[in-house]
Amino acid sequence: MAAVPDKPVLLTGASGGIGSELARAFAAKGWTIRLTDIRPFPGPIPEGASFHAADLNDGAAILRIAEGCGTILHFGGIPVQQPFETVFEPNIRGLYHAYEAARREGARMVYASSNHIAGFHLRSETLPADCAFAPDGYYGLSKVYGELMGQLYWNKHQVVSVMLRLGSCRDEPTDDRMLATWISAGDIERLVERSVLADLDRPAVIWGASNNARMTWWGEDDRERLGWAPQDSADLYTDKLNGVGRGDPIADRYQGGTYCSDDYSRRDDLI
Ligand code: 15L
Repeated sequence: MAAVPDKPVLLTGASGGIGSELARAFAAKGWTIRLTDIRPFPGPIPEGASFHAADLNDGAAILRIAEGCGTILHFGGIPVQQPFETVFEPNIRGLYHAYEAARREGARMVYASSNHIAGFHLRSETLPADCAFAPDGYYGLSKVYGELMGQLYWNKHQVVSVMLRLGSCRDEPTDDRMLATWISAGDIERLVERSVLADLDRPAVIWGASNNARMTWWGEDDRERLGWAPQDSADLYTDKLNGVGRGDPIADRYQGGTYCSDDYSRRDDLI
């Protein structure tokens, strides 16, 4: 029988696209999984799971829902580029509540970070896991904050985090950039499963892309320690998508794509 976590797992952002897929997949594997989101779960609650409606801004509710959990899968918050005021409460205050719950429970934190912590690196670079942060908007900046929060809670409270710097999670890639950044639903599910089950004595950082030939941007990370390797690939879509969506010089230059060109106002076009 497949391994099952010995304590309940809390999933925030359970009603989102990735969250709801993970909820169904892990419930089907027999995990005891608690789901939370401010929005209702899309469809029936999977058998073996429980749903607890809550706002990440409500710290007392998050602590209560997390009671007894051994892992927190933190997929809640704003998942795309948005103005500062939109991002701030869910992604900064809400993140703090999730980390406080992990600290209180002695739980592992599996954090849905993003490639946008490093979006302003050139596409010609290959980035190690300890590369300099280069966020490409307030969303990316909030994910940098999340990764630094993980460092604080490790150094001060021994909370082990797995930072998942996810690329483009779609049913299939839809443009030229995603020939590098795409990650399939299956690869994410296996990645999150290993993030929960792997024996880890310290934090880990993973670049989350499928096995794409064009993914030369992201280098070494902790995947071996986790026991994860991507199985799917965007390469099947190369002929169809080669060049699709290119033509914006800023987006084409940097890893973060249009997250970099959005609201861009430098006049020399160079950093
Ligand atoms: C992300 O972090 C977003 O959550 C996702 O919607 C995509 O925009 C992705 O990055 C990407 O870089 O394509």
